[in-house]
Amino acid sequence: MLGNKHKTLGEFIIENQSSFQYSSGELSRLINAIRLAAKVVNHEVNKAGLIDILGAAGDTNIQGEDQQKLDVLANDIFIQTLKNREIVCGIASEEEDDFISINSNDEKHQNKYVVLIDPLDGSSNIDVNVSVGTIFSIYRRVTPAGTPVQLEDFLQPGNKQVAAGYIVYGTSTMLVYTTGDGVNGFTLNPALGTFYLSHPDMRFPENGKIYSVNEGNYVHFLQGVKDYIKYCQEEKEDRPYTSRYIGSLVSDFHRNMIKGGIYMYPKSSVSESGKLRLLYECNPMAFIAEQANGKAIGGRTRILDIVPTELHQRVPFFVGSKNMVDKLQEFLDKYK
Ligand code: AHM
Ligand code: MG
Repeated sequence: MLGNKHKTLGEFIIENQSSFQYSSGELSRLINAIRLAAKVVNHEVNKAGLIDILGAAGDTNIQGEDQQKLDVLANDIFIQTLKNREIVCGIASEEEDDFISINSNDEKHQNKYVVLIDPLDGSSNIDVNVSVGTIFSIYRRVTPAGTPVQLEDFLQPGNKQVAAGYIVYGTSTMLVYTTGDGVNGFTLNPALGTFYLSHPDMRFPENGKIYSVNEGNYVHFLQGVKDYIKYCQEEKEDRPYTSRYIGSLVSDFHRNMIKGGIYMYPKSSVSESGKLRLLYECNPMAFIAEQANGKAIGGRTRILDIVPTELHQRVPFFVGSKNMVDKLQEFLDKYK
């Protein structure tokens, strides 16, 4: 069992604080707040199976409070935790139409970070007891501290991220994050409520043998993607590869990072930009991937170089082991 011989996330954050550029402890406090919110959300996710007993969304629970859907609840937990601690000047969430400003028009509040978050990704998996996740991304604001946050503070390309991470609520709960100096994974010991460093310096193997894509959409994919899928299935050299698709980006990504693989959500003839959101899903995962020796593209472009134009923008997304992404790129390039 993960216990006291392992480093805790709290210890790790303190030890690494001095390595951040412009370190003032603000980013450490922010990651600490996310750690706390993650534990609360984990508790809620774990009891999701009891919903019939505890009451479904729309019902009133024993305390007379209205039950919320889990993705709405996760959203509230993260936003409240960050608001209460007054450590960010703004939050944008996949669950909210617009960004939220936090006391940013008060010059006493000199907080410089904004957080973008997908509070509960893959939430359709909740009903069937399959892993879901939280994805977060942190930027330094570009407008002056002490003035109201603006849309431009959120619409920054992914290469400006200061930190990014995810929490996977799986067979065990893990928090994985980067501050631009490699990727580290922490596993929650639920008995103690403590995250321990279980996966130091995580790295995608350069080659992989797993491809993850919703093949039900095959007929709608562009020819380059179809050809690559056929390549994965061909009986040659180390192929055919294995197909694994959970339908929870965080879980599919997490498995591929550990075992070697590629995750794809391409655009198709029915959804011109694919499905995934650049700011809440693709950028943070791309930052983690690159920090872990992997690669992330949105077709011909590096994900992290895309300049966002709107908060809820969608982009095609391909991420994983470097050589697999490069191979896919070759197929895409044939149909330029
Ligand atoms: P969500 O933000 O509505 O949960 O959608 C994102 C999820 C990803 O986690 C997952 O990889 C993908 O949608 C699955 O989509 P599909 O069911 O179209 O394959
Ligand atoms: Mg999502």
